[in-house]
Amino acid sequence: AEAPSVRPGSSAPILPPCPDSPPGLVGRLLIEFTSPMPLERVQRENPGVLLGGRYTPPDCTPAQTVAVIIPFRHREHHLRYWLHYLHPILRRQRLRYGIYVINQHGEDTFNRAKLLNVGFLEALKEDASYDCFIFSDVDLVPMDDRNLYRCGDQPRHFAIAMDKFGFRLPYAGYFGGVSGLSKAQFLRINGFPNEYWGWGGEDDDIFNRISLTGMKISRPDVRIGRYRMIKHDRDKHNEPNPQRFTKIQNTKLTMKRDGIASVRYQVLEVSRQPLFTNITVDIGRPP
Ligand code: UD2
Ligand code: MN
Repeated sequence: AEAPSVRPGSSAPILPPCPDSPPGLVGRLLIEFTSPMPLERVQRENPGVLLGGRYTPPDCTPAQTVAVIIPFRHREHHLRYWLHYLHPILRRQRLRYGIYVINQHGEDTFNRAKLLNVGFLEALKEDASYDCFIFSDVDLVPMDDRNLYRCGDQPRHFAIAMDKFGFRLPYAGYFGGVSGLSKAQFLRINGFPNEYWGWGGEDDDIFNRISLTGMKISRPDVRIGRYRMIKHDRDKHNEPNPQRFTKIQNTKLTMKRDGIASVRYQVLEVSRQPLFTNITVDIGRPP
């Protein structure tokens, strides 16, 4: 056999581009949340994942670098299942990726969209080459690995057929659960709103931002975009936001002043764990 060609001045072999449809995907997956899932087991089963939850395919060069951003507080048991299922899927998809858990400090009202804005900025501080951002709830696991976690020429909605909604889109403008935007698409909508405290509405505001800037949402086939959500009660300090109905009427006015350009927060800790990077952040509280 021929020796692999080598870049001048480096010992790394030149790898071919990763194929558009990755070989070795398995399709429909069996997903269950009954057996306990110790982190040590997940770590043992994912030896190729580097500190901070970083991965690069050993056999090809991916077109994109993907940051997966997870809004988080007090859901450690969900995170263990998420890591258990997602690392092997993302690896089979031949992605270069990193996992960022954005952990809201304190017990004030939860703010999912603001945490996602923080994740965007902090991931880029870790690695300026991220050009695709996937925003995922911690409790959502895809049931099919053909649902590719990468960005395209329009914002992507991945979680279109969830068990809790009878495996169909609950309404045409639904953009919750798992979504993906390229860096340019994200900046074009001024990121996500920072002013949705508590449960609900922020995903509809994001949908509005995308429509108002003339972009269109892309979705996988309904047979492929299937998800299981780990059953849970509503968390403390994430009560439904009563302002959400009026707020989503005003996206056109608010998106210019409220977004990635105006987000204020304080990072308290960045810790590189074996399977993910944890960023604990003080995002303040509702006015
Ligand atoms: C729905 C949407 C979600 C979001 C939310 C409204 C689905 C599957 N998802 O989720 O994308 O639009 O409504 O805000 O329809 N979280 C924590 N700790 C908390 C509270 C929330 O980690 O104390 C995170 C976690 O990643 C969770 C996500 O925020 O998955 C969404 O919160 P949820 O799961 O309580 O809300 P849910 O299932 O109604
Ligand atoms: Mn949920």
